[in-house]
This record gives sequence, structure tokens and C-alpha cells, in this order.
Amino acid sequence: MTVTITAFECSPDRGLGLARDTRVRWALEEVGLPYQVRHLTFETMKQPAHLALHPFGQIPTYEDGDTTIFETGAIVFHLAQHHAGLLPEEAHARTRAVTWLFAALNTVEPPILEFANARILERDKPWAAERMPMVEERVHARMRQLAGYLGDTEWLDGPFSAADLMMVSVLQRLKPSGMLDGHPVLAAYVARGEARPAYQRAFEAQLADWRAGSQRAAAP
Ligand code: GTB
Repeated sequence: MTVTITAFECSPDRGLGLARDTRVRWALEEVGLPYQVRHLTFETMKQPAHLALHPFGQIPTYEDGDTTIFETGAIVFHLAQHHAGLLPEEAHARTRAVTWLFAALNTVEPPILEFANARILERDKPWAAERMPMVEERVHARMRQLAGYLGDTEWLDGPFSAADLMMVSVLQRLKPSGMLDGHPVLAAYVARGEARPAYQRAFEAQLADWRAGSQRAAAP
């Protein structure tokens, strides 16, 4: 049974790989699972067929036979549990990797999302300029803590794992603002993740999909 994931018909990130299907594609590439993509418009995401898979009407979702999953954390964890290459075998090391997977999603991603929303969705609000320094400082504080932990190690805890895949994916969201450049340890960490062949394949696949989707959207 071929894995099917969902992704934007034409991602608003214009092929930068920032939509969350990229992290799922990356995990699939790391474990060597072929997959197909069902592309959805913002309208079809909110229709019953997709809401049956994803109660919040979002992408990505994952289908493999009788298994259907939403939430990228759950999808990546599922893949890491059932295929070699994304979690250590040793029990304690595995628990630490899972801990970092949760930390990426629950502790590092929230201030980054708040910043991304403030920068784009809320920029025209009358209070936007006054609020922004506080939102930025929350991100910087978290980045300083993470960089302090990472130091000069290659990955979060031993060999590359699902935790690094998720943490790098979360940090990438800071790239368009240039904020990552202020944290060279983390910029280098993200670059190491992006240099992995599996990431490269995932990035190229989403970019090809974005190009095809934007051409379809432009067609008369
Ligand atoms: N917690 C969920 C998960 O991790 O799976 C969040 C899923 C989510 O936010 N999905 C977004 C979505 O479907 C797409 S990825 N949005 C449509 C909707 O809610 O109606 C988020 C995203 C969107 C756009 C950019 N971008 O343009 O840079 C980056 C990330």
C-alpha cells in the first residue's frame, strides 16, 4: 500500500518548503518510503472528505492502508517507530529523542509561530509595532537556550534523529525574517539538516509540486 500525504495545491510559501508537508516528506525520505501526494486547495481542505481525515481541515495528513494520521508530530513519530533510521534503538536514548521531538513542537515552535503570525498576519494592526519587540525577544530567548544546549555538537542527542528533523523544520520558519542569522550555532545546525540528501529530495519534491500548482493556477 503506497503512503499518501496531503499538501497545498499551491503552497503560499511559494516553494520555500515551509509548509508542514515538507517535514513529513523529509521523514518519508529518511526511512526510504515512497509516497504520493494529494493536493488540496484551501476550499477542499474544509470539505467533509478531508475533515474526515483532519478535524481542523489542515494539511498534512498521512494515509497508509487503514492508518490515517493528522499532526506532523504524530506522523513523524509513527514513521520513526515503525521504520529504522529516525529513533535510536537503545531505550534511554530513544526516550531522550522523543523528549526533544516534543520540545521542538511544544516549547520551540510556539514562540516562532507567534512571531511569524505577528510579522505577517498582524502587521497592519495598530498595536503591531509596539508588540513586536516582546514577541521577538521571546524567540531570541528560546534560541539562546537552544544554542547554549547544542553548543558545538552536531545533533541534539547523539546521531541524527526524528528530534533533529523536527527541530530543524521548526527553526526554518525563522529564515525569511533573517532572525536565524543572529544565532550562528542554530543557523549551522539548520544548514546541516538541510544538507542531508533526504531533506534535499523532500525539498525538491515540494518545490516541483509548487511549480506545477502555480502553473495550474495561472492557466486560463
Ligand atoms: N499542528 C499542525 C501540524 O503540525 O500538523 C499544524 C498544521 C498546519 O498549520 N497546517 C497548515 C494549514 O493547513 C499548513 S502548514 N493551514 C491551512 C488552514 O489552517 O486553513 C503552515 C504553514 C502555512 C504557510 C506557510 N508559509 O506560507 O510560509 C508556512 C507554514
